[in-house]
Amino acid sequence: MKSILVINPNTTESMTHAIGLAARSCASPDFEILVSQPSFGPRSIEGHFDEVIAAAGVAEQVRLHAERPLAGVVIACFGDPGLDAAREATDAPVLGIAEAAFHAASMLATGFSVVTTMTRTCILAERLVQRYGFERQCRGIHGTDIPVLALESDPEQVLDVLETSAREAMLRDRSGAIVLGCAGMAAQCHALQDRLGVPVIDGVAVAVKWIEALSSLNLRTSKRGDYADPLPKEYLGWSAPLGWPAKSGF
Ligand code: 2AL
Repeated sequence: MKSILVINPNTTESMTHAIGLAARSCASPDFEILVSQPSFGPRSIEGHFDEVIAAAGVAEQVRLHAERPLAGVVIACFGDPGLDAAREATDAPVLGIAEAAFHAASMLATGFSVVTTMTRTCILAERLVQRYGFERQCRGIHGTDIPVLALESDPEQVLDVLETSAREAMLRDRSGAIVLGCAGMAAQCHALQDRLGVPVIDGVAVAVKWIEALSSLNLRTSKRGDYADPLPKEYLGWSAPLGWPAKSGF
């Protein structure tokens, strides 16, 4: 049995559990889903400061699982916090859910819209669109002003808000697909797709399936160049256990 590690970068156990359910519901029987969350950090990720701390939490979790053979790692937060660091820390393929969702959406429609949580988080997604080169396909990023942790509280009301926001987004953006801008929206994906009649992409599911595909093709992260293992050195303070020990010689 091959293992996929799905990291929820925030520290809300119920959300980690829900992300695990979403991942397991689409995983093939040959793959087990391990879920984890950082031992520290914000309960939800809704801004730049949250994201920096959460990225360190992702690095912690990848480091803690370093000895375990993994088919791949999924970073289940729409800001893809710590993605490049995680790729240094393991040779297993690592996918962020925003990156995975943008790729999938661009294969299903010429233009897509992102519907996300707080309007202030739109800038995080906007920068990822630029970083990954999807400026031409991503026609708009729309905040619903639903706080991340409120996504769990009233699923029917959340679904209604997502539907309204997605319909407005598609009209305004002239787009043909919706990308869900938070891992906490995974449970709404199928119901929203049924209501809208267009592809609705949950990055958690897409990332799991791409990890399965990469694993089946025996493709791993390149260790040539900047994704090589971090250089050995001492880390101080709370991060001391995360440092990379020196191997003998140079
Ligand atoms: C997220 C997400 O996926 N998890 C979290 O805590 N915040 N994204 C977002 N746009 O709010």
